[in-house]
Amino acid sequence: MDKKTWANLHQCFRENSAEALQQSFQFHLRYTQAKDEYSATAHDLYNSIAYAVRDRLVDKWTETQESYYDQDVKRVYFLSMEYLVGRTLSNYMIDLEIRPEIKQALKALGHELEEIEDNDVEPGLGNGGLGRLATCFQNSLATLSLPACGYGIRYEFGIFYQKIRNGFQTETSDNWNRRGNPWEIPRPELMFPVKFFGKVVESKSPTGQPVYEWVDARDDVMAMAYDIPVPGYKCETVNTLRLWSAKSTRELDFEFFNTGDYLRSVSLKADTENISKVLYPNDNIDQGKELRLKQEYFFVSASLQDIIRRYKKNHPTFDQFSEKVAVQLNDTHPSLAVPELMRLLIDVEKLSWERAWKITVETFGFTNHTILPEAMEKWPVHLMEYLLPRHLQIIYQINDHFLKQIRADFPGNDELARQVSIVQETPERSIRMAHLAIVGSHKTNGVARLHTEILKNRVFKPFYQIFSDRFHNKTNGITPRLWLKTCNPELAELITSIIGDQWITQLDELKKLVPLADDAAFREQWATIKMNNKKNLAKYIDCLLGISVNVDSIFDVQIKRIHEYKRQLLNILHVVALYNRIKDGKGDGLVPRTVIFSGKAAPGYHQAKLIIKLIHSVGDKVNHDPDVGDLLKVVFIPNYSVSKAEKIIPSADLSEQISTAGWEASGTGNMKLALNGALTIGTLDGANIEIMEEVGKENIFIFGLEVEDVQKLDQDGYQPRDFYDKNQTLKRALEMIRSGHFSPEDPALFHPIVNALLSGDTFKVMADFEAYCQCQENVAKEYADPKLWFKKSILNSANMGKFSSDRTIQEYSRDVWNIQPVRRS
Ligand code: F68
Repeated sequence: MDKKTWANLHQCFRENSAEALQQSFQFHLRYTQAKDEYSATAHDLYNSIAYAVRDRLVDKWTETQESYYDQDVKRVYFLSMEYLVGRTLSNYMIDLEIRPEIKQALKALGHELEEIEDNDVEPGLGNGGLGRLATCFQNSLATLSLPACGYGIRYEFGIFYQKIRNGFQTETSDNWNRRGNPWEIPRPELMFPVKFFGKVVESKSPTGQPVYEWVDARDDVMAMAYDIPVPGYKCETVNTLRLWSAKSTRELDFEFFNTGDYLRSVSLKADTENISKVLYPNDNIDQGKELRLKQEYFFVSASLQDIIRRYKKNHPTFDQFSEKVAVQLNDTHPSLAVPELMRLLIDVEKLSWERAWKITVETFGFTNHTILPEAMEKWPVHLMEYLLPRHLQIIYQINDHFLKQIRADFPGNDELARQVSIVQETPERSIRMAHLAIVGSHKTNGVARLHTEILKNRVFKPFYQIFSDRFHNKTNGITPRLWLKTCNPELAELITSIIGDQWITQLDELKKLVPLADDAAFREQWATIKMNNKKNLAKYIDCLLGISVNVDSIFDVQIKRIHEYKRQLLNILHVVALYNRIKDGKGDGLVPRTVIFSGKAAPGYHQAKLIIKLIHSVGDKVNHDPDVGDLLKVVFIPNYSVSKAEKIIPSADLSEQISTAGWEASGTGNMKLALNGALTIGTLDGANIEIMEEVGKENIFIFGLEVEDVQKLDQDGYQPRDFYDKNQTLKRALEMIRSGHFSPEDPALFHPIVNALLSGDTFKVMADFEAYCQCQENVAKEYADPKLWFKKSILNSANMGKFSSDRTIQEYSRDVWNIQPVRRS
């Protein structure tokens, strides 16, 4: 290629000027989309700009991967069943810092960037916090120039789309990819076979050692890679998110095709491809379905084959494996990686058991995200035996070695051996995946300090006794690039205008705002931006739901999955109490509130779905009652997602983090809201505790039972009725719900909720109600004093430095993965 042609190409694909971006856009509209300006649809425009942005990543991406290879660096592989990446175009424009140029380029052609951006589809390849954390981590890894690769599943259908009909959640499918996805590169050359079923046969090696072979496996499926670039913010690094899609090994099954059974021949192909069809929509519930186990093995097997293939490119033996490879298990979902790596090293690479085990333990790290008993993965032995017989055998062997060691180290302590066994005997023989993950990893961590303490002292106590040096804490974090710079541009600009833009990669810099909390002019600017954001959200709510909200009211926000332990019920009971106060004519002096909810319930979780209906029913009554007017509104924003979070968070005044103490492992929404200047009302749970330490006790509203109180109530025989009898406000609210005041068309509709609260109340809603209402009074009082409120709001943002995912990733890199940033040679 001559110099001039190359220079032209270079400009078109690499330069970031408005002119070059415009050329690139026009090139893709014509030659990729095959459209002209007359025939181009909104989607063509979106794709053309997406390709123009993607072009700017390609060289950096290639060079990053080359530098990892050339420098033979240790890499971390992040194995996660879920990623919630959010809207892609806006993120990439921020990372590459080309938003203004693109806006200008499009404007010159008569297009508005914001309109084109509305075509961005959000791949919802996750349920909630765990999936979003995985994505924040990818962003931090790239921004810190750390050699990393994420592995996951390219679900054809992500998390369901939530529609609200008559106040009830209904689910429709999310075919996010139906119009193609310009951000992913299919890699048909990268396919790995994954097999299931069959049996194990034993033979002897020439030296007389037993050798096992997994034979007659069928249902072979191919895992095909799709790569998504993961750029770091303002840097040269572009890492990879590699998602696997299931492809049939054969186009059609000719055995059936040739006998004329065409339908059967295609349906067998479809069956195998079902593996990556749909994301299981449960968070914190283990459903134990065969297809789920197949998904877990499918992505683990493909990822490990890929990791070993890459390692072998420049390493003739496995001696250096754990010096070059770290693998992080994002919860137990990928923990079949432990027996799978053992199988690959022993059966395929012919290493001895001892060598393979040493490598395996040195390679893996394991993160636990929950202590909910119903979320603890257990797979029935019979299912594992039928689907993955060789893995079951390896798991048994791991367990035998482990228990032998325990019996040697703790002689006579049979109880300990029973407690830590990977195999559970009753009520059904099953494999405890968390035990497998702990035994097979050199490090196990919780996601906030309290959560880690609970793991050490309660949930995994016997393991902590055995492996005290394996347990450690890594408090979660969030990426400030998305959760401040992108989602709240006005506030981000104000901050930058005062303290410079270092905070974007060094969030501790926000501390420089602390003195400004006492500066009236700055508080004024801060308050104006909050008001602008509230007006925007109010407009959106009005358009979407026809509810007009008072922008001077407290925007009181609870956005997260709907779950009994997160206690949306406590919030809605407080709403009913406020409503009654207004109806009693005692609303004078009440500080107006808009209580905003958003979140999905797992489709099979009936109680959570009923909570959604209750929120709507209370909302209907309150929002249409002329006595209430502007004093109180209840809003439920449907189909919560990353982009909905980006819309809601900048406008929040109050962040509801009210889980029963001990149950929320960390929470990350709490960090996002506080970073955007919301004050938290919360229990001493998860990361709330650390948020309190950072912002100071006087700048957060803490209420309710602490972990020890909850435990004590349980030990002493908790009686929720005692609280009901003692508190008239609570009694009246519950009675209204029970009697059908909010559901006259079906008066008994909410009985399951009332019954759960009065008999059992696992999550101590009744016990915490009074303290919660009292605390909300304080919130209202302080909100009524703008000088005080905005001072606290500024101090919240200013003290969020600790909760950058950059800090979290640096800790993992140092304590678990032992990886270093890569500088280009
Ligand atoms: C998804 C599937 C299954 C089978 C179990 C759990 C989940 C899931 O989504 N869990 C989840 O999101 N957990 C949350 O992880 C966050 C990140 O660590 C924490 O901040 C939350 O406290 C925790 O609930």
